[in-house]
Amino acid sequence: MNLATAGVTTALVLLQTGQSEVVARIQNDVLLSASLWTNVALAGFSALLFVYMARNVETNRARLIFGATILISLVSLSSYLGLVSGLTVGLIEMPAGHALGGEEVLSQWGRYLTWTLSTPLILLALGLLADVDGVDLFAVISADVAMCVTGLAAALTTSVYGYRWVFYGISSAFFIVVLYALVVKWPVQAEAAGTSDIFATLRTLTVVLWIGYPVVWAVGVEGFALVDSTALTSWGYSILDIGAKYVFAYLLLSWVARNERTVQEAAGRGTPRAVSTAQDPQ
Ligand code: RET
Repeated sequence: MNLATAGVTTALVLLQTGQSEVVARIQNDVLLSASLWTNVALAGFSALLFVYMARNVETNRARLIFGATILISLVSLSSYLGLVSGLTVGLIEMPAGHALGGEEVLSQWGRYLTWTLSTPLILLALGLLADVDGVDLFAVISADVAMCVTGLAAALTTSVYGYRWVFYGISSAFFIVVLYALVVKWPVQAEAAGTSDIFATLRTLTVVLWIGYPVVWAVGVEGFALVDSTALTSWGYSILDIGAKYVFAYLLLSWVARNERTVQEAAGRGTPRAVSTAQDPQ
């Protein structure tokens, strides 16, 4: 057996052993399992509900928003199945300097990975609602993906404690770009698109809940471990997920289903070019 084959074999063995061990840990912790299974159930239920709500939706833009939003629930379902099955969970040894330094902590790294898919879908739905132009949407979604990937790096860094916070800082910088778009730029476009009321509601919900994620990270087992329970940290994310995904999606889709015409007519009205034309006195 050459060195490479030996390496791969070792990695696979570790992966397999790791999976059964973490699954046992999750199953033995009722509070932790409940934080995951609750979301499996809600993600599945919401996906079915949203498909049902989509039955009479006919216009293209409304259908696009429905499609993107239904995918949020489906991504969430896969994400939580990845966590309960142990596929995207692992034990990591915290570096010296961390409150739990030297201890093995259960990392739910799959969360960060699947946020790279779910959060762009949330932003896509909001961007379509506000009729944001493609370039802007691309820039904000790129910053959002970068936020999730560097968040994953923060969670998985075990070499030097300080590096975890370096990645946390970089991730937060990308997050500020997303917040800036949601709070400052997109509302103007939503106004022009005639969707400002629902946009304002969803934006407030999104901004408040999304800020909760870095707070949970900082306070929970991955950060300062002020709350040094994996189950409570997991509940923190799970509760935020319920609001940021299913409640958000329900509010958005019930509005879109009732206001298909406004959504369709909004197309092209929210872009800066169209705004300036609309303001042209001629
Ligand atoms: C991390 C830690 C590093 C700093 C920042 C974070 C922000 C995470 C956010 C996550 C939002 C997730 C959602 C998921 C829905 O499926 C990665 C926690 C800024 C904002 C809405």
